[in-house]
Amino acid sequence: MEQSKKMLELYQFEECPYCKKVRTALTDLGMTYIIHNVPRNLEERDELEKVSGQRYVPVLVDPNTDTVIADDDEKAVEYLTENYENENVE
Ligand SMILES: N[C@@H](CCC(=O)N[C@@H](CS)C(=O)NCC(=O)O)C(=O)O
Repeated sequence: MEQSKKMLELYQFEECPYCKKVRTALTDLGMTYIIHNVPRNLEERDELEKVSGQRYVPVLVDPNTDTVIADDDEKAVEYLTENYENENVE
């Protein structure tokens, strides 16, 4: 199946273990995606607040379905598996 037109976006920082789980799922699914590295200081995460209504990461955004999954790695991985598992099989 053809991959969706718009890339998914992940708000994260590198050392965050919950973010790593979502990155791993995206990689395992062979997806190309956009990373937004959030500031390490919670008070500086204004863009994240605008996008998701809160300041914790990971936040996964799927512009194809207007989905925003905030601060829940398990839900994000589940969403990816359910919606993109067979998308990138050649
Ligand atoms: N329950 C969340 C936990 C997310 C979480 O605790 N994120 C941490 C980073 S690992 C965070 O954003 N903490 C605020 C901060 O950066 O100080 C999940 O399942 O993804």
